[in-house]
Amino acid sequence: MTFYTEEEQTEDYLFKIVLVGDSAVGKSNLLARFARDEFYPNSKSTIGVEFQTQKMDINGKEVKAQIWDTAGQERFRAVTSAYYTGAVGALLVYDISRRQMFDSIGRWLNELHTLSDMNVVTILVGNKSDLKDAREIYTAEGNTLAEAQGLFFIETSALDSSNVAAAFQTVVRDIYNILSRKVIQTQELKKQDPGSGKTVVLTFTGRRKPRGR
Ligand SMILES: Nc1nc2c(ncn2[C@@H]2O[C@H](COP(=O)(O)OP(=O)(O)OP(=O)(O)O)[C@@H](O)[C@H]2O)c(=O)[nH]1
Ligand SMILES: [Mg+2]
Repeated sequence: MTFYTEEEQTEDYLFKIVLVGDSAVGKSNLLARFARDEFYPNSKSTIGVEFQTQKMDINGKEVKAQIWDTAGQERFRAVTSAYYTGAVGALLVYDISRRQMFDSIGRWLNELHTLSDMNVVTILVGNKSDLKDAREIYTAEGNTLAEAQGLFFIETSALDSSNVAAAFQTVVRDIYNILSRKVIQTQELKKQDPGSGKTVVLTFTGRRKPRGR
């Protein structure tokens, strides 16, 4: 729970975002592409947990995304509940050329819902869109799953960079928008009760975006 006083509203926002999905879907490379514009053709499985903080400009405000990455494989994973604690956003990643990884999405979604705030802003990410000839999951199928689960959806390629920044920005912008609405609501409340000293403008835990808003 975070409180900001009115004087502190100009301070940076820091959002914890987690990368989730099977081993080898490209989580670490999505992060490497987004944070450092790098790509590793022969990257090894992540061991334990890593995170990178990336500054982003959202509506002219500086927002920091602290992006967490761990192994898809159980035996290499960091303590799972700690990984999800405090997360307000998630990228749920599969590989468009591997049916098996798409089939795991339900399990990852379950884990996300069990171990993090139910309202974490989540985007379903079909990575490796450059592998056109090897595609096993059509865009429409990803889209349908995302709609059924109330998630954002995007296809990316860490290899050719397409949509990588957009995937992270979609999540961060939505979190920011929810936060802004909460600030406005709290300020409106404050206006109704002007005698109560210093203003507390927000408590924020994140909220999943209903479709069509
Ligand atoms: N063609 C293609 N290959 C990719 C893409 N993203 C990642 N890869 C490759 O897929 C393999 C696995 O990528 P990683 O980023 O290590 O996968 P990961 O999800 O972090 O795997 P774990 O750490 O084991 O959970 C590597 O050989 C990458 O080079 C992509 O967009 N296109
Ligand atoms: Mg990795």
